[in-house]
Amino acid sequence: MKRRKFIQNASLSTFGIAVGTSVFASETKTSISEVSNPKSGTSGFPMVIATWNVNSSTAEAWRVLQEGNSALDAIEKGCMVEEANAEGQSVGIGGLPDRDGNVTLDACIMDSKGNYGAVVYLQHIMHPISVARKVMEDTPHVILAGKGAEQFAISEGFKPIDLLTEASKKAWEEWKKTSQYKPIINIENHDTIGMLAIDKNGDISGGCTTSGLAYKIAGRVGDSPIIGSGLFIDNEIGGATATGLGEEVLKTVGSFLIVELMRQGKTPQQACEEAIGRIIKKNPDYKDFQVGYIAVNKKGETGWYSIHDGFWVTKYQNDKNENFHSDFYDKK
Ligand code: SD4
Repeated sequence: MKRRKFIQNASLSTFGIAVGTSVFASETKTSISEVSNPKSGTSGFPMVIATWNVNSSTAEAWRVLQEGNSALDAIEKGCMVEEANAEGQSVGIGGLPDRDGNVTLDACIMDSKGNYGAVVYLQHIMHPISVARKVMEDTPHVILAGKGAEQFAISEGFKPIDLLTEASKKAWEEWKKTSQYKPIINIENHDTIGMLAIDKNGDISGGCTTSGLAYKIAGRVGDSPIIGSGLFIDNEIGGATATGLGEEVLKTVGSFLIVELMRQGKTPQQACEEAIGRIIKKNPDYKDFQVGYIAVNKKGETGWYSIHDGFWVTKYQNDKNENFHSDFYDKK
């Protein structure tokens, strides 16, 4: 199979096969008029925003913020909730494996001082977001990969476990029967968690954690752990994070682009829309894959946008933990 074809198919599989549990995107078919495009939006902090319907994660991050802790602590604790959720098939334990049946995780974290840490292709460890934080805080490096990342995690006291749940193993075995993808778009599980938070001091941090594309080629790394692509924070300006087909986010350095657009005076919403526009412009075949962005600026104003219908966002701000159905480019 040619690379391009594989990527298209794999992208669809993420959104097609990893269907199931929590997201009401497919069930609650919301009409376009109900879709949210936060042009002016609310503002203020502390606050936390995340990709997909992850109310338990944002609630935990909010709790941490309410206790007066840093945005960095909120991000780590909030992401850990989804990583420990065995039902979620795109993050942490229970993540769908690669083609060989191995669950491999990518994650990164970035703080308000511009520090960054990441793990890529990490196996057997439930909380890659915490390992990423350790890489950031306890090593002179910013990215650890594969076996080395796992050894580092174990040396830091993380317990190795089997991340492949019965449900994900069954899904993989089912997939292996044909090794083909059914191109269904917009039936999406909650997917990669990208999270941005501002603490009571107005300092911004972010994190991103994922098992990546389902049934990917062994060794594949997506955008999620890569600074500037899956996540970027500049405490003077704001932050952005991504979900969707990582290859396209990587090629446009999406999260860095959004922060730089906000630096030039765009609102978070305008910046997310322009970053999606860059992907559309370069991809006549954008109908085959999904990308979604969220962003926040220094005032706590937020924005979100995706290529296709079906992207959701969770925001905890002004004492409300709310889900928003994102506006999108492809209105057909
Ligand atoms: C990746 N961006 O590995 C991740 C996958 C994802 O929603 O976000 N899915 O490409």
